[in-house]
Amino acid sequence: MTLSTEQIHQWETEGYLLLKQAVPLPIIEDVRQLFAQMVDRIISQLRTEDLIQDEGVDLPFEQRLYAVAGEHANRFGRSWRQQVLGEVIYDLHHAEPLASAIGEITGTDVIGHPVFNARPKLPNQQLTVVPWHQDSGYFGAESATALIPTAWIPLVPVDATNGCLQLVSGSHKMGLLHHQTEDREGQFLEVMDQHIDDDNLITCPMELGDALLFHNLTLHRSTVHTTSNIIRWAIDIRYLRDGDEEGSIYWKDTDFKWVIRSQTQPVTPLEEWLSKW
Ligand SMILES: O=C(O)CCC(=O)C(=O)O
Repeated sequence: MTLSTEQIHQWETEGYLLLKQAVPLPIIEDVRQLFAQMVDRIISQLRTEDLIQDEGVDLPFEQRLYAVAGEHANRFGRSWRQQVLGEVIYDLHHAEPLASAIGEITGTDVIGHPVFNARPKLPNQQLTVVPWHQDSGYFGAESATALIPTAWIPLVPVDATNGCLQLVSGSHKMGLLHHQTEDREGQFLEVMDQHIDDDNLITCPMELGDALLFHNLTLHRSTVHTTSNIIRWAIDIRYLRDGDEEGSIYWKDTDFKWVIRSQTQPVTPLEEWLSKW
């Protein structure tokens, strides 16, 4: 048993759970290195195009993309998936005690969901300000009765000033709300403010190794990063209650099930998982 009775109760009544030290720090470090390789590629590209001169090779991972690419970073996107796909991401989904906690929440074998995002949030960058939404707003109505827990994992310490997550406690009981495309730069889906109950608004500062779990119907957002020259790096990954609908974002092979932890089904090997993208 990884979770206490109180934690299970909180998940059920509030639709979120902050798990302290859910992902071992060596795995967090592997993810940081993986993203640093993507930053390397971006900076090489900008250098080749003569848009920058100094590649900032000695700068730490937390600062380099912002300090070197600056305004050019936007064209490389606000959430990366294919760019970082590989063994490190597979291993992160298997990390303990995170995976065990997911099994306790879903009450089934641990099954992976195809949607994950690597998210650099640069200081004062509008592109990465994510408005209020439920993840099922993206996955479609068929996912509204499914359980698709997200684990949001920061790669630097986060707080209210550098774009940590906020969520609305208990909002997973509101059903799927109407989402529309925002007209700000990020063009994210958003739920209008009238649905947000300020009395239940939770701001979630986190440390390295922590994971914030939330339900696919829990309203959440990330605000603008207003302090420091440290990039708010994070990754969000998802799981699925065995047998539930993934929603409208499927594997290429729609019959594929990504088994992460099971006593009765074969666990999907890395090579098979990679072949499904
Ligand atoms: O990382 C962020 O800024 C937003 C994350 C988010 O909205 C999500 O994981 O669904």
